[in-house]
Amino acid sequence: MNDKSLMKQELGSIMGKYSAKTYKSRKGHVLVVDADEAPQEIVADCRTIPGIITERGCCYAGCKGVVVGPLKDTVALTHGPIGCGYYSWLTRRNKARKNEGDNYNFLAYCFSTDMQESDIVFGGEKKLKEAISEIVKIFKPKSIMICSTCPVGLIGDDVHSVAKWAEKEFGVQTIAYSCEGYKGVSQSAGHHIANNGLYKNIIGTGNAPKKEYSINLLGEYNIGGDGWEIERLLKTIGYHIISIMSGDGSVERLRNAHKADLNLVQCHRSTNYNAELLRQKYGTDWVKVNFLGIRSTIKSLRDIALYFEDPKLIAKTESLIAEELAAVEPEIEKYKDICKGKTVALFVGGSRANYFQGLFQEIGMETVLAGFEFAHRDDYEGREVIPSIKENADNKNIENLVEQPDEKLYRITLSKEKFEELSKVMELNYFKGMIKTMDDGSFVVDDINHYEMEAFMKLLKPDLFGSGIKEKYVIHKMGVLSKQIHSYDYSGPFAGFRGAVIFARDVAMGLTAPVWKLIKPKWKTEAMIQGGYVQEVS
Ligand code: CFM
Repeated sequence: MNDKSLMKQELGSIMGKYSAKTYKSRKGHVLVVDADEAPQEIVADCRTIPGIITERGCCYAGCKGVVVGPLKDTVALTHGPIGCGYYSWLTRRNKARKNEGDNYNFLAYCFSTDMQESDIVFGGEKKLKEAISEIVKIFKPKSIMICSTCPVGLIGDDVHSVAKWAEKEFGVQTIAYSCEGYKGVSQSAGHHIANNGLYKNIIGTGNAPKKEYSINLLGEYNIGGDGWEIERLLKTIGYHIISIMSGDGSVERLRNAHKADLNLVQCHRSTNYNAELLRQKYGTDWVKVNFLGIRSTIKSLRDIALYFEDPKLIAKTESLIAEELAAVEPEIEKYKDICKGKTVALFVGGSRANYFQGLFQEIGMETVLAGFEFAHRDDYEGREVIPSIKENADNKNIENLVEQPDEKLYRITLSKEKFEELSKVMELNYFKGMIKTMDDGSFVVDDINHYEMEAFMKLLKPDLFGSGIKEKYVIHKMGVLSKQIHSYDYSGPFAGFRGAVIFARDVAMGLTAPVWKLIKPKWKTEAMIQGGYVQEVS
């Protein structure tokens, strides 16, 4: 654990390099965790300072790339230049298998209108209609989702009226998303837009018969196969998974999501919208789970069984935990010997810099810095701050749905007493955020930039930096192992018990790679060049 007063001084000198204006904008985004100052407040979900290279993605990435894109039985059509569709095509490694009984998995295709200059000048609606006609003819999908990129909004193509036209013309449900890249301040806006679209048009439209112990797994995207591993555990215990939103996801299954007895929320940032709407309309409770890390997996499985209060589920949960633990514990131990005592800095999207900390801890590694690209204050501080979050021009731009209880379908599952009792031991319709879980003296940084990243690397000298492709090679050039927490560096799954072993193996392998002996960053051996400003006198 780092000394918190010393870290506060160091933070002062890092931020002190900024101009007064930049300092004013950035100072609220960075803090040193100090339980004596709790509750600590952070500035988040606001615009990056122009000129600073942000690590964030765009609104289109959040809608198409993250939430809508992984749905395998719908055609996600990118209306825009080809690059947007191409770069959001499975680079995130959201795996999918075709549905039982279906003979297609549309994720294998990249659908785009491939807009050209002439479409930007004269309008792209004609091309969009042509693309939809072609899709219907060749692929015969049950639904189509049109995802808008920046130029679509700038030139004013009316994707929603094209969607209506397509439904009438072909009888295929077509949903348009106004998720132009520039909307909002990050991909988080795209999550919200995608949640709204799926909620209004898909969820609640199915009439599959209700099954016992039905759940939805929200905010799990099957990166590297995580979702499959979680599904294996839940099914073994005896739960019926109606839908997963949206890893290996299915629109046809999502239609019945309103029938669940309980929603599990893995990624709070990207799916808290639908979890809340389902609670408001149908009374379905949600519980915050985390299947990354052995202890968190055990806690999540026990919380779910406790919610259902069924002796059979509880017994099966315990026997599964015992079996899985017996298989993985000796494996983990051998990697732990390599990893223990090392430190890690994490900078990932809106959830994982939090959810991976327990997993690192289990292999003996301490998190000295954690931050998010686009999380909101509730992801850092807990949901209790939501009423005090001020709206700004950017988030006002996105529709905020609020539901009323459904007269026929709304039901309260737990008595007030039971709800209060369970709320003491689990995060029920609640998320406590990241800051409260971190040690004093560690740093929390929102929307980090390159200068800060370099400064913190020099200060903290972590043995591993966990982030994504944008940061990876900069960190490697500093002579430090960088591990992709977004796409898992072609590995995975990392979730559950078995996933934890794969993760420990990968980290141990990375730390012991001989290449680190060959790389020494200049700042380790040479004095840094100091710049100055000399006024010429003529
Ligand atoms: Fe949720 Fe995600 Fe994340 Fe996210 Fe993402 Fe991702 Fe992520 Mo990359 S949905 S917020 S927009 S957990 S793609 S699977 S790893 S930034 S921390």
